Amino acid sequence: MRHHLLRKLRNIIEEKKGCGIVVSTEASLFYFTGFRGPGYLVYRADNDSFTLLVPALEYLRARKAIAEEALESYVDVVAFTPYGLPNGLVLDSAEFKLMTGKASEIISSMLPRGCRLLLETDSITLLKKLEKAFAVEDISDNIEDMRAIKEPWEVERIEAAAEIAEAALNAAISSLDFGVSEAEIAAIIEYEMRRRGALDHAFPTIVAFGENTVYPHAEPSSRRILDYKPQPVLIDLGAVYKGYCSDMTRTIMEGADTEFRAVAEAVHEAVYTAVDVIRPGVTAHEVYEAARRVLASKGFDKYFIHSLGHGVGIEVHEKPRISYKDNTELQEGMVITIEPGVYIPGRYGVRIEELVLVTRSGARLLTKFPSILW
Ligand SMILES: [Mn+2]
Repeated sequence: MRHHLLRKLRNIIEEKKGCGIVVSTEASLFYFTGFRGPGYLVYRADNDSFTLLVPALEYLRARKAIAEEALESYVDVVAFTPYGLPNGLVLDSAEFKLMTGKASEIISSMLPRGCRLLLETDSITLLKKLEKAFAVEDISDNIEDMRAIKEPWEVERIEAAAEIAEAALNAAISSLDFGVSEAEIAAIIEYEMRRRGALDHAFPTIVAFGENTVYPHAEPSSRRILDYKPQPVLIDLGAVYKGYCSDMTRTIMEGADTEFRAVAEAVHEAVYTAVDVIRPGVTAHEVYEAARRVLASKGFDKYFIHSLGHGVGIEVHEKPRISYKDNTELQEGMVITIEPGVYIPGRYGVRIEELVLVTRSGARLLTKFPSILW
């Protein structure tokens, strides 16, 4: 499943003429190896080999992940410790390879000094250290671009994560009784997601009642109680399933008045107008513009204060950005959110967020939950 991703990674070296590659963000490490945790994937061009360098305490878990992905013949797992360990520790078998030193020192010892090293990292410390030993070139963009186009098995995991989140949302909506707090609803969602096989939430669940809905990233409070109806309830949730995230938002208002309906229906129309525009070759800006135009026609665009969406995968925010003036062309296999929102200060906010797969001829919704809940 993943060995051809490793091959693609190795191909970057032919393009850029480097002596080695280091991948160090947890998300990309997981992408290439299936191991979720801290470590460094090191490719050496001289002997065409991959080494997964992990802290000693992660060694067995990393070995297990590599075995589960059937990558043993492609990736050698090596443990390291920066501070030394007593002799005679039993970790596994005779195969246990322990290196002592900081990761940057070990990496430096694996590759010829001064050569061109292709690096993916979010650590300035690692970058600075490696720059002392190598001519470093940042390949974060190349890897982000690779990750933006999902393989079918990645889409399946995202879709499964979305299904789990939807089941949790269903439970949350049935619990919207008088006296319940925002925090309790968030807790129900996170409990239900884990109970259904999610490893975690993709981000802290947002539950906002009433006026709290005007904050796009409202924090659920145990003191904000559902004490009257009708009032809007905004829920933004995502699950992580087998390492992949989902992301969706619904705004609910039982017994909504006509004013709220006008706002909610504009947001609803904006979402699906944008989804209809999606197909390979269309730019992120054009999709953004389609949603904005709908809101503008009703006078609500001045309350649409964020971008329209983002890529979703191993991380909940990935490439591409679906924003104003972004000329990224959508490609088949991208998974993105479409999430216009209208936030009227002092009143309330409405956001609807769908998760969408860009297909060869258009778009397929990965979220299935009803979107009209007022
Ligand atoms: Mn989102």
